Amino acid sequence: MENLEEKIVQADTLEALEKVRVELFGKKGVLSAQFAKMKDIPGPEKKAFAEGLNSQKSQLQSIFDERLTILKNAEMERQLKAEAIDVSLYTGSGEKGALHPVAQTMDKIIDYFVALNFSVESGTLVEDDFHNFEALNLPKHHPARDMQDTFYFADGGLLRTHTSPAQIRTMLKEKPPIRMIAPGAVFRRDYDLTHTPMFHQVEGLVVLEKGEVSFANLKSILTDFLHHMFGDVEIRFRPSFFPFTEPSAEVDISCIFCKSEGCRVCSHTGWLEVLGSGVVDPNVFKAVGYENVSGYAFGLGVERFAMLMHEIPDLRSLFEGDIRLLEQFR
Ligand code: 2U9
Repeated sequence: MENLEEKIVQADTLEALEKVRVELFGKKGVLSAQFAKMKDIPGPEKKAFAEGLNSQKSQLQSIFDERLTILKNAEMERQLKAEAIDVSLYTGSGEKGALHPVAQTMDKIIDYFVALNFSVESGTLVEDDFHNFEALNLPKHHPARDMQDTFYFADGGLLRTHTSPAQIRTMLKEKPPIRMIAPGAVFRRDYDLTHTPMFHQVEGLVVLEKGEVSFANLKSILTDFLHHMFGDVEIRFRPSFFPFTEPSAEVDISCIFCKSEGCRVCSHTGWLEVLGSGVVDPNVFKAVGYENVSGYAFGLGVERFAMLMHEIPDLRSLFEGDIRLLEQFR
């Protein structure tokens, strides 16, 4: 018995312990041989013999289990040490990550306006009817409020459909002069070649005392901005309509793909639409309690800018995270 315990305790690897297990507890092992002797033990002594053997067996079993645990733990320690990874080690491969092309484009847009002393406001993604619609001269029953276009929550809250509620919130908490941009994600129930349910906008707003700001200011700043983004392009302003601006204009640049010759991207017009803009509608100022002010505003889609600047044909590839696309923007 002493000798058997010794064997267990002296096994110093899991393999050695397995050998001992077979030797002691196996079918042809020491204990089986002992139990086989039962048949030769005279009747009256059988019981005491069996009890003795069983207690011996369970004692050995518990010593064995204890040893097994110790060796398994030691093996795990060894493995953990051997397979440890030092994440701080320099690999020497020189591979670096990079910002997503949409983030790079957003940064280039923001840089332009920050240099002109515009503040940057993010607003919130979950909005309410007043800040997203009502205050922007989009009254009840306006088609833009349709369930078809807007993600609504059960409690009447919604995912903002444009970043404009950030301008409304800024005007409600601050007084003019205001020079701000609102960059960020917006949400619309739309999904096809040129629309995704989430995309990014940058909108801008300037509000000064009445008479201190004009459509000419809007034209000159947006012209300079588009040269900053697209380089040497022609720019034209086209009359348009938005509920929150009057008068309104859409802004086009000469097609950068065909140099205005006419191609599929510009639908053979020679022009690409890149901005919406206008003089802020008086109803918007009324909604936030502003009097004797004037202002201009503009808005753009960041994914569209990124696609035009980098000649990316399919909007959806900006949302797939495919490394073969992303590594071209390092
Ligand atoms: C306030 C007042 C006016 C923001 C504006 C546009 C025109 C516009 C589109 C461009 C492409 C949206 O991402 S897009 O689909 N935007 O055409 N946005 S004027 O006007 C405002 C905003 C806030 C308080």
